Amino acid sequence: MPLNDPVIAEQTPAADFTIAQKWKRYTEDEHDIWNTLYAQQIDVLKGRAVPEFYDGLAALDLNVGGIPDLAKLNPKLEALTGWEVVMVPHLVPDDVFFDHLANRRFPAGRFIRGRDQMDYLEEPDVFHDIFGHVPLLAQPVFADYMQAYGQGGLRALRHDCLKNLARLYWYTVEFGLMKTKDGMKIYGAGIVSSRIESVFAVDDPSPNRLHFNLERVMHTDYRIDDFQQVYFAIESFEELFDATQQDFGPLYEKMSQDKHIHPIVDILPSDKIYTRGSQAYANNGGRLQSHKR
Ligand code: HBI
Ligand code: FE
Repeated sequence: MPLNDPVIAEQTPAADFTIAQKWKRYTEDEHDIWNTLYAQQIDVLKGRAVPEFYDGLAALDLNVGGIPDLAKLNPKLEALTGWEVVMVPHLVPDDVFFDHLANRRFPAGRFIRGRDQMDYLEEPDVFHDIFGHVPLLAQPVFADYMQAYGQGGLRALRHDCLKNLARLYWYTVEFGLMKTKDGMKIYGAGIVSSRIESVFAVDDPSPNRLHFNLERVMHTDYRIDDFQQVYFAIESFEELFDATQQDFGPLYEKMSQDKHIHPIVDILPSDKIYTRGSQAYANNGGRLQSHKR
């Protein structure tokens, strides 16, 4: 829980964990951190993100400067896809998170990272959540996918299969790539909001880049503390939405019997390969170890 945000500390969250944004209470310094991160990401992404991402930034006026005011952002987002952004104090329990998504509400952290955490932080802040996630919520097919994910999440909790569904979220919403006619592009929020991973994910020879497959993804482990060793690429948001329009019940049945998890770096005979990675980055110890040196 970010203790340095007094506007969070003074509030008692509602039953659904939401709090008021109190936009006027953001300091000049906090807006300045947003602007620094924003300018940096626009520069580093330079055509590396899917066109829908840039369309969303423009349609929602996220480019006007400063931490967005939900009172201004939400009417625009609601008019486009019926989604709304709500503020939460920190990570919320899985069932609460899924219930928000199932009702087309995206929970975003209110706080913004400090200048000492510009490149890495453990909990999602307002920059990751709004810059990273919200532009694509203006895209109708992706917006429907996120709602379906929330509905599926509530069902997965009942089947005790949350781990499998969390992998789907990880490899699509957070770290998804799209193979377009102009090459490999980023749509995952975890990449789009990260200065170094936005280059690594599309340009580095280390990671595997494989075509997205629902069951494959739900059987593949992931790492939360360093760059991904495998990315999965879709060819369109329609492909992603259609793949998840089936009843996951039988899949969960199968998975509860078959506990086999693919090691992150394996390439299977059934995989469609875009890039066979060298894994040089991971084999050299990755970011965390090199930091310790
Ligand atoms: N809470 N605020 C917040 N943001 C998230 O991304 C989030 C969460 N709670 C649970 C959760 N994510 C996970 O269940 C999903 O990543 C699957
Ligand atoms: Fe996220």
